[in-house]
Amino acid sequence: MRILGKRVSVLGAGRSGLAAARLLYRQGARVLLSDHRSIPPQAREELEALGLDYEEGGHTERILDSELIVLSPGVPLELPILGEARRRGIPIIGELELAYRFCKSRKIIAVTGTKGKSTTAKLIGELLLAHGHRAVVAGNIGRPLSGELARIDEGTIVVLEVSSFQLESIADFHPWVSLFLNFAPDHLERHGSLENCFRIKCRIFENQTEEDFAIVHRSLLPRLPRLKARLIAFGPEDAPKVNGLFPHLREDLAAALCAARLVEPGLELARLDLERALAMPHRLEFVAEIGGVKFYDDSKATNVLAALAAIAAFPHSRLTLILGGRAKGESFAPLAQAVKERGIAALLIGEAAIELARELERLGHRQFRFIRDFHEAARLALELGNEVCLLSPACASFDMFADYAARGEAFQEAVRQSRLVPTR
Ligand code: UMA
Repeated sequence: MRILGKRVSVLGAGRSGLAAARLLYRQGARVLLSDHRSIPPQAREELEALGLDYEEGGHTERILDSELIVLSPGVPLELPILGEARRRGIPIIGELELAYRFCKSRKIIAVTGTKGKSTTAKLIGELLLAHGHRAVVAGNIGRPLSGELARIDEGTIVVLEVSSFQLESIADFHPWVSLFLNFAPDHLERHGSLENCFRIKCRIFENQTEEDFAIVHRSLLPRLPRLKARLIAFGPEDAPKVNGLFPHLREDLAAALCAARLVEPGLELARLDLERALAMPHRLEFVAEIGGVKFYDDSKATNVLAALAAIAAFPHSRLTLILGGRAKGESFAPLAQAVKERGIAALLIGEAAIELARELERLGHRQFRFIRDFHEAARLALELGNEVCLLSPACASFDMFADYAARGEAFQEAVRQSRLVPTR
């Protein structure tokens, strides 16, 4: 891609936008970074030091004075100013597409789905590293590809976690191996309908050819469009027997092995320190045991499917479950059903608390309380005395926190502080 001297507007000054701006700067583009909120002082200082132009507090007409617009994943494609850009014929791509165009390796393994994307991408990366391959894991996992390009050469295997937000704005993005792990309602606030969400996720296959591979969960096969790539179906029955593995991780492991064995057919799971490879911050992360209650932080569970998997991970324990945050348009009915069936004490927080309470009441389940913050949650969990207290909120965090990681940190801190408060 020739970008030298071109005017490029980047929308969103979060991790993706900043990484894209740095990449464009290195390639000699004239960058305008635009954010609809204020840009954090540290980022502003960096932009000023690099001599990059920026605007904050809104996307103005200035972004139209460009030959390319690059979007952060969180920026919706329907913004009116982007409509005007399209009318003027300015190409619009996402940060992933931009990074792809500058990526030296075409050995790309891309993972999408509703749940387990990060775990599976990390597992693939760890499996490859354990067998002596050069691998870089990036994408929605928290490291934009634009920021990792310096670590990637022709021989590097690039493992990407790819979200529907990112797939929405691809053009040429072409993985050698695509994985579609599972599908359930999520991000309907952005994608409108389930059908649209599924269609966007299927864009992961869009540019694949007969030379490529598509690894797809068996349950999704009937809905899949015609693929050019060679299809490999997987399911829980393909998972190797591993003692003590949470049930929802079996499928992730099956998919990861499938992908890694396309790189090296004989590759063995035994080489991997599985516990370490599966450990992810804010993903069923053990926080502490206090007064006989084990606290787990699963803040990354931002949809119903993920929260259901977390509940299923503790089949024999009495549970206190913290739910709520910003709803994403999906029905809470299956979650309420599981909460009722398991007799779970629910602590409800954030914007979605009322909606969750209504679902529970509809089923006649009255074991729920509204909470204001995680300090109250920890205190109540200790009072209730159930063996496990799980934050697996089934909602986005943006009503109260910057992101799921900040929510998880706040929870962990509240749990640690509750140690200091004498329990009744
Ligand atoms: N912004 C605008 N205009 C808008 C909307 C947002 O200027 O119309 C600005 C915000 O003010 C903010 C910035 O854009 O300053 C944030 O951009 P972003 O939301 O794209 O966030 P990033 O920090 O770039 O993080 C993104 C992903 N976030 C989203 O998709 C919402 C991160 O995934 C990802 O880890 C990161 O890129 C690196 O690739 C998070 C996520 O929640 C974890 N992903 C969703 C999910 O997993 O379900 C898709």
